[in-house]
Amino acid sequence: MNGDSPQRIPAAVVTGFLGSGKTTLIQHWLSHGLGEQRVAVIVNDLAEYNIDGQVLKGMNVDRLVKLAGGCVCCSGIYQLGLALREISHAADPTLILIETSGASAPGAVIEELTHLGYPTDAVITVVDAIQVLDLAKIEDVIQSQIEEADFIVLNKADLTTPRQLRKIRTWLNRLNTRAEILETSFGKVPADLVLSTGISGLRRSAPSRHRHPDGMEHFTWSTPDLMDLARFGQFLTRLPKSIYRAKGILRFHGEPHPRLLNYTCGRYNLDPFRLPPLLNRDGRPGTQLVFVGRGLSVQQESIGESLARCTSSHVPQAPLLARLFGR
Ligand SMILES: Nc1nc2c(ncn2[C@@H]2O[C@H](COP(=O)(O)OP(=O)(O)O)[C@@H](O)[C@H]2O)c(=O)[nH]1
Ligand SMILES: [Mg+2]
Repeated sequence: MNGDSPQRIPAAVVTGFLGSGKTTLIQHWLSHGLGEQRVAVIVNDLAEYNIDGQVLKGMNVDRLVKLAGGCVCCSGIYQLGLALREISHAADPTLILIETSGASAPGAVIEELTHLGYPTDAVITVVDAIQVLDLAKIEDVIQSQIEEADFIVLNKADLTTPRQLRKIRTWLNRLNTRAEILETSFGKVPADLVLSTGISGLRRSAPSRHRHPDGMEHFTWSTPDLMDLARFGQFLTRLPKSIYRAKGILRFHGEPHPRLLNYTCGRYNLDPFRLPPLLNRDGRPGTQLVFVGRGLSVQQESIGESLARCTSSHVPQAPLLARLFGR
């Protein structure tokens, strides 16, 4: 690479609301190969702990840059420019994948890419088939994400019915007449269907509106202590609906490996996580969690207290023991 010119490296933007399946889609592409492409990935996360960056780190990526602690379409737009420049110089990729935070409107990202001389390869919007119709009534950013799409990945088809999928398709077609809709589960969309297709040539010159949601908040919680799996499972089932997303890497009492938490609107997985865990400030592996949703500033304290009760060093009081063990 010479100077600051990006030599027109195409960048594909993977957008979609919190928990819709963006990282899962990118994981699918990375693990099923992107041909001869040298791929760099930029992952944006609202919170300071970039869990997605951790998840993708072990995969076949030439360069991975994590943009943590802000939304890429607002405070993070300057960092995006720096990341693109760093990647272009250090890895000389042939394709850059950008996973925006779930609260981002992609318009500002597309504008910035154009401004910096990176052609937008495609905007791929991932839609959660079980949540999207309900969430779109309260979260305007979902509409922006759909309107900007060149391709819509209608994900989580396994969790819903053909009738519901038809209903969502009709709604999607109304918002975006041009994007192809690809129905799938676990992001199993072949990369060559959506990447390097030349579709960006059909895009309008200016992206439409930029609607970043006001009032979306996040907080992080960590502990060097081991967690108790049963208590933590109960904690998750009691999270308020206004928490859309939680993720993190946890260490549980009696388990040799950490687990990866993925919580989206009441559903969760706690899968074993084989990569080395994140280190806490004291340099020891521990548990680090991120919560994203609305009204979190008022709930943060009580959630923190509930989490503290999930550490294995916490001695449950008699009523809790009775609830947990039915005594
Ligand atoms: N049942 C089901 N779960 C999915 C599907 N796609 C993703 N998930 C799960 O949804 C959660 C959020 O996925 P992730 O890719 O991290 O979402 P992101 O926040 O958009 O990056 C994870 O627990 C995934 O395993 C799917 O098609 N079906
Ligand atoms: Mg993600």
